Amino acid sequence: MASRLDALTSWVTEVAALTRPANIHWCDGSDAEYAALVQRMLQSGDLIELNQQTHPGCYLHRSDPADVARVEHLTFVCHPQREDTGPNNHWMAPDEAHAKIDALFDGCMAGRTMYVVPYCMGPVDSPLARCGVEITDSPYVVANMRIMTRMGAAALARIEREGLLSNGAHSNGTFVKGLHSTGELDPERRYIMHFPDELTIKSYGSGYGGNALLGKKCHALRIASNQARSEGWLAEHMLIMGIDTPWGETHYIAAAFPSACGKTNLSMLIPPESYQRDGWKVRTIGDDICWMRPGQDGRLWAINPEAGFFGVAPGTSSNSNPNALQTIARDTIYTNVALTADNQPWWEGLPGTPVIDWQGRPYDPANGPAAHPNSRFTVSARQCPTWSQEAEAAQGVPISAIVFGGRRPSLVPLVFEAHHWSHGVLVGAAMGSETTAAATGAVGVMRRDSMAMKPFCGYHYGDYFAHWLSFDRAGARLPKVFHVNWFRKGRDGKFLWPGFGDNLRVLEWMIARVEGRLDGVRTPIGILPGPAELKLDGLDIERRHLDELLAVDHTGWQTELAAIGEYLDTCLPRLPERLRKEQQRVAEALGQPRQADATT
Ligand code: OXD
Ligand code: MN
Repeated sequence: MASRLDALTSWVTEVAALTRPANIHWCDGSDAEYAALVQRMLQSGDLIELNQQTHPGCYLHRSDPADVARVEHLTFVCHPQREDTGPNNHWMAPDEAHAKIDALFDGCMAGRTMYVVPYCMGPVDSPLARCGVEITDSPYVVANMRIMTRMGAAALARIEREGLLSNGAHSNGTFVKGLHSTGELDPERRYIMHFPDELTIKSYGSGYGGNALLGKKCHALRIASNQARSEGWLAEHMLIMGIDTPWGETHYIAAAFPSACGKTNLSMLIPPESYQRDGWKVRTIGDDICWMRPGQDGRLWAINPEAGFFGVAPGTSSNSNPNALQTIARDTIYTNVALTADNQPWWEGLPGTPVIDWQGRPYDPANGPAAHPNSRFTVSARQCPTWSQEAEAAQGVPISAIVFGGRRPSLVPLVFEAHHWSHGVLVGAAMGSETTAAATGAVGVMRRDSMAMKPFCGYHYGDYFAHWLSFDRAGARLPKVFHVNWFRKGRDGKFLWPGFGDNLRVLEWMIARVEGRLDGVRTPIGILPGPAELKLDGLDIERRHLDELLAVDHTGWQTELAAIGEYLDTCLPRLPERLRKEQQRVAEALGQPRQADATT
């Protein structure tokens, strides 16, 4: 241990003195280590073996019923200055936050093993990747981190390399320090604290993925968004997919949707049959997080910092996402799903019948859904049939289009393109969506969720919008920006658009716009597909539904723009003037008589 990076060993010693574990285990990320962890958890009851004939290498974990989602009200971003945290985060002064959470960590690992988990977010040889070390007392977290990140010896070697000064001495290191304990799983004694200036995360009292797998939301979004801002890149809540066209191009698309709005499904899309025949193909690079930076050629190049999927199980079916079903048929950790009579994992949307619910009780519909609505699977991305080797590319992939979207049952059309980059930033900033079960709190309530980063942007949204705007500079070859809404409903409450594989029809239109092959129709809110520009052959959709999906309701949008204006005011005084001007420009254009739209 003496040869290990000074900053790391001294921090581990410090944490051990505070938490007082019985043992310390440095994780190497090996298969043997994973197998031993699984055995240990099977013995302790932390894992339950699933049907090994149908689901080899698959296990079930049941959370404490009060610990099943992210807890935004207990998540703090502790910049020294409150204003830097912004209206989008909860703030606590760093000293106070450390004192509060360290008191909880005091002696919390007594009698337990403390795991030291070195990890790399992104391919280990990528200049865009960043390392961290999570210290945790949860073997479930270790097992999940091994699937979700490049965890173990290679990450530790990179940390060691990065900590070495050119004269051979050790620097303080640049890795992110994450300290986690499940504690008593008491919601009253639970905090997720971030200290961006110190590259430090402290999380106590929850074992849930988004709160406890610190490489994911805490590091790769909240801490990384701060690093990205100061270093000139973007850390975003986006899937990354590649689309191979029949004419031999591959376009990479990054798409931001709030939690549990279908990023995983879109990233693994299976083209409609006629598209498959024509040669369309989808490559999955990532389903949740995207780090991108301008390359020498002015384009944005992106990596997926993760190595696995922590996907929402309910709704995953042979209809919505056959690729995901295939991915999770083996070597998967399931959390809070239900069980069938023959011990297979089950959730709403799958065929078959549940007999045991997510809490381990005999299934009774009176108790609610059999699987928790935020039940999850954790699985290596490499198991996905559409996983692409490009996910390992050190320089990342060049992004042709950025897509924003949310659950908007009314008003927002199926697709529109922003007029230009700063309009695109407005479109992202104005994003709204109905809340889902991925966080505690009411479900189905419309809230603004700029760039789908409301729970994850680790600094003031006003500064964040300014950072986005700053990419529009000389030499930049920026992606086009689009907004989609797969969730539009008709008067009968039914979805108007079939979604899933048919979403490729919308992506095809975007690609045609990127390649300059279609004109679209210019409206005040953006550019929409012209009549006949969306390819609909083989699709059973009524003309009136399509008209509704592609209509711009001026009165409704005037109200929407006023609401967006009010929302932007919450970022004052840090709201960039350029964004305000964009909002006013669109509002004014909407105010003009319809006749004028064509020339807006
Ligand atoms: C997730 C989330 O788990 O966004 O990806 O909550
Ligand atoms: Mn997410």
